[in-house]
Amino acid sequence: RRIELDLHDAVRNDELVLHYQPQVDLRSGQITGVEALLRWRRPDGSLMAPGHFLPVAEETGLIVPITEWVLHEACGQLVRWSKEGLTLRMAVNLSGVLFHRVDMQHMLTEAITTTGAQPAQLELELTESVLIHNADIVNRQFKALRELGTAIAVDDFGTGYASLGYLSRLVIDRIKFDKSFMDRLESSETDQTILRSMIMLCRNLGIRMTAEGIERPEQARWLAAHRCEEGQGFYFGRPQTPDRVEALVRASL
Ligand code: G
Ligand code: G
Ligand code: MN
Ligand code: NA
Repeated sequence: RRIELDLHDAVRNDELVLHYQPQVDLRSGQITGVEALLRWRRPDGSLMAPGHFLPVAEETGLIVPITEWVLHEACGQLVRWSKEGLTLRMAVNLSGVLFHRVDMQHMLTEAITTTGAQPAQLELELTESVLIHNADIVNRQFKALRELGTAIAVDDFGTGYASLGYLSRLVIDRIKFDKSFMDRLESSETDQTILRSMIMLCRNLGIRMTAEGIERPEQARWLAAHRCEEGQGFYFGRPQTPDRVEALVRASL
């Protein structure tokens, strides 16, 4: 397939780029971290979103060299920021298929040692479905990843998986409330109750929390009033280039 061949070249020709979206402390307004979000800069100059090429990458195995690149680039950016006096948390998304194909501890160690990044500043985002449907294999790799000192976040929490069993099996550092809760926050009292309960769940288990998909100030205010720690969304900033996000970070401090 055409996209498969092009994607192969994309990794070699340095056509991949990372944009960074701020994650904000809802109380102080400070940016505490960023999420790395992959884009593909096509030879015609357009930017392609990951939803259009990651499924192909996962099917073909190209997700392995792509993730190596992502980790290396994200760690490199952490080090560049750190040299300029900015200490941030860097969240990176991981596909579930990776755990079946490679030793993730090895891949992460490679990125950390070649760049000099601090593993404790890294956070790996896995979706609930990965944690539930690949329990054995993820379980095995999970401990090894945490041994490096890297944090683990559950992405898209609350989207259709009723099982919370993995919360007692695995040590989770952060839960990210799915954007769908923000979409219904103002119209649904039930969703407000669910969100309040999820905040309590996290607080009682000692798990950090981030609400995703915040687009309006009222949503940010509601979350802060109900003691949700952090937020992410277009209201605080879109995924953007490192220099632009750096300016936002400095303005927030
Ligand atoms: O940035 P955008 O909203 O288009 O991202 C769409 C999806 O792609 C999200 O689910 C996000 O988690 C995923 N994604 C973005 N960057 C990466 C990446 O580097 N690796 C993996 N596996 N998924 C990513
Ligand atoms: O699955 P994951 O949570 O990693 O996906 C993050 C995706 O959500 C990114 O593609 C990002 O562009 C998108 N996103 C981030 N904040 C917002 C928001 O406030 N509104 C919308 N519609 N999308 C968002
Ligand atoms: Mn994510
Ligand atoms: Na998410």
